[in-house]
Amino acid sequence: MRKEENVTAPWYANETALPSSDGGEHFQAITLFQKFLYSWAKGAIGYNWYDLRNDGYDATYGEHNFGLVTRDFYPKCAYAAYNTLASLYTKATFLSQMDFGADIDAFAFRAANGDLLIPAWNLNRAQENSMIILLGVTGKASVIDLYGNEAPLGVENDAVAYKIGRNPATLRLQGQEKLPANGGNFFTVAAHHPVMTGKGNCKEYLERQKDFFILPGQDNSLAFVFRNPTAHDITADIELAMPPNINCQQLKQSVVIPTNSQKSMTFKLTASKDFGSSGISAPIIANASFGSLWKGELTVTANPVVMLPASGNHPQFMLNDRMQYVKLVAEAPELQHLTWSGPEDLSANIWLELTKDDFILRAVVVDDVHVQPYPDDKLWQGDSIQFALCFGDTPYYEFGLARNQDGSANTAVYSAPPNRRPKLKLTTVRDEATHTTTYVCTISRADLKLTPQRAQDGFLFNLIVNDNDGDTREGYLEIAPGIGREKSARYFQLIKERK
Ligand SMILES: [Ca+2]
Ligand SMILES: [Ca+2]
Repeated sequence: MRKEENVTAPWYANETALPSSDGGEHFQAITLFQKFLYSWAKGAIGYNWYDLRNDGYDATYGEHNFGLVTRDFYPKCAYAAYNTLASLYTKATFLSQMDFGADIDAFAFRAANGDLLIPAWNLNRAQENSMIILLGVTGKASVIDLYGNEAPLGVENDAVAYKIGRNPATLRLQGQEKLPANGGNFFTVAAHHPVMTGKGNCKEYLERQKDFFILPGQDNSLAFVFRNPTAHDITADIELAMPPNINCQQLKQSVVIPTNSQKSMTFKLTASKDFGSSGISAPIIANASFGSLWKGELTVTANPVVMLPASGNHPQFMLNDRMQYVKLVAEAPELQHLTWSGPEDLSANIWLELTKDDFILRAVVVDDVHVQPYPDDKLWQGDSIQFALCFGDTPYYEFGLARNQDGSANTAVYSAPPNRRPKLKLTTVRDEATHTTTYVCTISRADLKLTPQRAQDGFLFNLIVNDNDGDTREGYLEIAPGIGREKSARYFQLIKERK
């Protein structure tokens, strides 16, 4: 950005932080560690954290929670992270950025005492951990977590195996002159048999096909790959820990991986009919070891497939959790009343139905104050629903649904594949006694070009519910990212029609 704009003035990140009311103390500590080292590595001349001490005692009020210590001077998690930064990195020298993959930030620093420090973290929500092997390690290795706890790492035949996760940590190499070489990922999830099979020109739709999906009531398989870039044979083991509603006959496997080669292990999984009936994904944990170099776990997200017609009356998606909420107003004292206060402020249940001729969406939204004075293309600024359907085309469909102040219905088509303009039939009901707004939207399958084949191959769906209680669009609840901020079908939910 500086290059593009021809900015030569030095960069000083001088009031930046996150309150612990926004995601908790641990998340605040992660943010401090990441922002500080990232700014340093990217050339900032200074970095100020706002602020040292909490301004008050209200745990839900952002302005009271920016401190490294509480109002009464107790250390918060971020204070421990600050101590880790100060102990390890004071008077260190930045050496270079390291490349461990697209979603990983990793940097090399030379500490004041001569140790080589490699802080790293993974930013990819879909791939929780990356297992990296470093070659040419001549020194003593250890890993230091966010809070300064140090654990030794085994060095064998000049190699170190190391997990880079969502929690940042520092790899410390003592007595290491040269930067070690990156031996790549040694333990990954293998490409899956596709559950979603349609062709298309939408990149994210095609990428989504590579994710791991579980078909309810059917056999599924999950495979892992071990790569051994070292000069010696290595024995690898896996034992799976399964979430409820998924079974695996053989939980344990073991394999010998010869030098400079790779081997895979495949597990057969059976999912119950109820798996994913509410669109919620579940973690499968692979407890694994890679010779004596590494022992740890890899989490694989089992993405549900929403099968239609549904077997019961349960909603396909439920929006009622803080984790699903995206806040749009800044953290400032005068805007505190615009923070989501719970399901009575905003929540929703969503049902989907495919008939022979129509796609039908029914949403029952609980919202304390209904506000919708906006015209067609701006209806997203008031209480409204935005939802997207991707059948593999670019651009995919995005629609808006609203109930106006006078009770009439309003719809918008924000995007659609070329030469398509489907008609939306919308009915709405507002019940002021229960603060409930019901939307029923019907679109003809012929209009959408949703053929039986495409519905059986699988298509992608996502939805957000916007909230405006009188002042502004405060925020929204989302099923998955990709509508409210950046537009992307990458994490939309998979829907399939039964044959
Ligand atoms: Ca509300
Ligand atoms: Ca509202």
